[in-house]
Amino acid sequence: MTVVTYRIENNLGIISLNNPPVNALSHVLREGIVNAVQAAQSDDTQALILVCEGRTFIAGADITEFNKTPQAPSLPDVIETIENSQKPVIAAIHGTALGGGLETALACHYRCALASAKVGLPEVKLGLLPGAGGTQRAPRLTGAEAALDLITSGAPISADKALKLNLIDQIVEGELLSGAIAYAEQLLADKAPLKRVRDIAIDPASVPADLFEQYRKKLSKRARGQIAPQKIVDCVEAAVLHPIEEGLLIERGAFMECKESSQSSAMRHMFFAEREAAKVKGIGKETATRPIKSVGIIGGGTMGGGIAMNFVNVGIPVTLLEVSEEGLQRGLNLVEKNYSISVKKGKLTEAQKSDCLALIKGSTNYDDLADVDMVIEAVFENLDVKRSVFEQLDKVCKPGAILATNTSYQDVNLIAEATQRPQDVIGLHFFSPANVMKLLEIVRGAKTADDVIATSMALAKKIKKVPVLANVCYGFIGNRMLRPYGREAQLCLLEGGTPEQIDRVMQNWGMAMGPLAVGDLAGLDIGYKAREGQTEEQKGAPKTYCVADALVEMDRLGQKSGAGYYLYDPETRARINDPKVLTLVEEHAKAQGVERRYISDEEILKRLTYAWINEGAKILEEGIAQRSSDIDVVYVFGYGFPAYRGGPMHYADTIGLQEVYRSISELHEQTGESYWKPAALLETLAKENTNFQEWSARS
Ligand code: 3H9
Repeated sequence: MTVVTYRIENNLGIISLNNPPVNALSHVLREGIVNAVQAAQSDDTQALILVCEGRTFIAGADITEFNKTPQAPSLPDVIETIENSQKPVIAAIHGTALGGGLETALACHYRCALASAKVGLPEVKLGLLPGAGGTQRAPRLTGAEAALDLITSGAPISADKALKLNLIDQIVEGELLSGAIAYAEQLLADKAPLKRVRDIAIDPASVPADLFEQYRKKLSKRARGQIAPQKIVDCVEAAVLHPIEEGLLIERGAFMECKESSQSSAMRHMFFAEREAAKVKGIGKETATRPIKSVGIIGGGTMGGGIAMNFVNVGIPVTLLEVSEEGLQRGLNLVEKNYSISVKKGKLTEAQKSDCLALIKGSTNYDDLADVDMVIEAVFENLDVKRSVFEQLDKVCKPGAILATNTSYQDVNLIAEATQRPQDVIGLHFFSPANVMKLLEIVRGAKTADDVIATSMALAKKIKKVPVLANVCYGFIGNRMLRPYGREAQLCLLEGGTPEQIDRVMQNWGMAMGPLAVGDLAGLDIGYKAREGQTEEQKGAPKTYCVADALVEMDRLGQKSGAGYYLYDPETRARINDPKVLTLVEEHAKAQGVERRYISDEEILKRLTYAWINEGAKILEEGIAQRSSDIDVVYVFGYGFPAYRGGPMHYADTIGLQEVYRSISELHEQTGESYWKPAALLETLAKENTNFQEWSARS
């Protein structure tokens, strides 16, 4: 396949790129562009058009090349060649011009785009910054503040907004190439000058004096712990203060530093991990999916209501079923309230809210589910209750309807057995709040049909979730790994830590919240009730949850009761350390025969993270997850794990499995606890001196 073609149409040279799927700027593409622009300098053309085949304009540098030895010409070389062209080069944009793609367009002398196109500089989402002039050229067109918004958020903007910000010059109607040709002819007729963005100077007086400091402060909270966002501010500041040659050098240095960082490596890993997670081994793209045009949801609580919102947001009508009129009304009110909050925040218009609400129909009668294509059960977390719901569904639902359970822990196979159609039963585990959280664990029962899995995967993408396939086990991937993590948090507390120390260690390390603060947020009664239903083995030694249990028995249920591990200010909900909790911990430690001691931050971090890793290794060896990167996706998208550490299994690979194995063996020896026995897979991989990623790729 020819990746770059150059042809002459009348007085115009058309450089056409075709590098599926997203025209990433791989080496052949870069070389082809340079050759075409150079050749065009001495032919009869008067202007050049840079256009792409396929679904999109250039979506950026080829991320897969970042781990390889760079090959000339580099992207900055390409940019320089285009910008130095003696004939105007016009970028014709459709789809998404992202990262290096937008930087290439910014090197062109004019830019036109379809109204449906989007442009953006999303490098920050990969732990990077635009490394081919984006931080220098974008502010020269948009001004410093808009450039900071664009580059530090990484969010793409519409063609319309790009036009307003001067990032593009013209929106073309109809077919892109004809529109671009007409635009080029017009520019030639107007004798339009060679407009080079690099020649624009930014007047420092036009930039508010404290803009950069304010931005740095804002980002130290919004992007806590991340290197790239702060460096972006440095580069945009350089665009204001220095000539472009200096600014480009500063940008290049910062880009290389980010590219080599473990943060970017982790975020690049996450980019591919997210896409890989949607692929199910043994179920190809050709597998037919079932049409899902309507959905029934059973249970109008916070979970059911949140799940319903996902579907109506994309135009799929929902029947929300509750046992009583009163419960139903409560559920519908909850959904209405959520939408009203979005309207207040300006994220939704009143009209959009009404459209969404109009798609939800309430019912208290199972017969109303007779025609829906899929039902999702989100009732109380109890196996018998869930089984009786599925028995009912089996009676009323049409053949071929997918019957899904939103269970967090229960055995999907036992639920499926309550029906005559286990092949149609699957777990769809949403995370709370279900209208916000991106993760969707898709749980495959022993008899779930392939097309039910394929349909669920496709549906997840449609409702903008990130799906990960899991097989059946207690807690599936995410909650199963949460248990040992929670156990270590409890034990560190009993053995010498304080809630504040444990939460601070994990939060400083990058978690959205520490484990005990999360407990308070979710409600300590939830874990308490879950433990009531557990076997003695599942619960572990009595000392493990003695403090958590005592708090619940004191009616300290967390934020909702104003007190848990912490006290909460009734107005601001601010967390306040409570000395009474420490006294309680000390009493329980004594009663359990645990001598409290100094416990270091390092020990807390190691025990909590290694507890995840060891369980993750068991999940892999048992085949519960398809690959180690799926576990990373679960943790980053569902549990507030910092993307810049790449998920627990990538983190383990980064440390090195020999070191992880050695430390876990040491914990095993020190504690004598069987749960610290290193997972067999961890032991094998450590001895082979390989890692989870490599093992996943070959298994
Ligand atoms: C950059 O540009 C740095 C420069 O500033 C400086 C350099 C010096 N490279 O997402 P999809 C693959 S950094 C390689 O499912 P969609 C992707 O893995 C880059 N591969 O499609 C997948 O492969 P597979 C800045 C890439 O329609 C396939 O394409 N740019 C790249 O849902 C389809 O992807 C970005 O960060 C890439 N750049 O979404 C943009 N992009 O089929 C990253 C995609 O084997 N890309 N692939 O799983 C995106 O945001 C989305 O892919 C896009 C399409 C919106 C374009």
